[in-house]
Amino acid sequence: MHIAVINGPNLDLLGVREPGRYGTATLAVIERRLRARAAELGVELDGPVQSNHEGVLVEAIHGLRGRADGALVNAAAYTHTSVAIRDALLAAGVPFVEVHLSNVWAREPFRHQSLLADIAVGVVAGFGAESYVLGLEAIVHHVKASRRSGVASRGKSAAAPARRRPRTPPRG
Ligand code: CA2
Repeated sequence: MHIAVINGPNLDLLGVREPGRYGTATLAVIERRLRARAAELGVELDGPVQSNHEGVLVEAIHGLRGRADGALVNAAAYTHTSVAIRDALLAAGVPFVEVHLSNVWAREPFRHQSLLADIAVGVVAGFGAESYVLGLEAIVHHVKASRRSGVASRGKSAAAPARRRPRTPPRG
């Protein structure tokens, strides 16, 4: 199973500025934690990608189709503004968990809106770097459950559920 990680603008500053708000872990530290947990779960971690540019993120998301089974997406400020990232995620068709370090609902009202949350499998927010690990556990759980129920992954649209053999009507 391949799980991709996408990080949006300014997240390259993590651990360097504003540690009071976003914690002291850098993206490299978060990546190490994710890799350790991915190894325990027996899944591959792809990326992580970080960009401050919307178009670069859109292209990275396009690249998930057919490659990733799931994704963790912290689109940072673009979460609240980017129709382009929403459309790219829809086009990629890869199930994803929206992740935030901070509890966005405990912050300014403009952060309460997400253009991604309603197309995500779910949202993890407010646990600092741990949000990513929780998000990884959640997306792996989701992909495994989808496979058990016969739903396709790797950016393909959902397959028709396996057809059951018709029950033989009781005799008499
Ligand atoms: O809590 C999150 O993970 C956010 O996605 C972080 C974004 C913010 O715009 C979202 O509303 C919530 C901001 C990322 C900026 O990261 C910085 C890190 C250090 C110093 C300055 C910014």
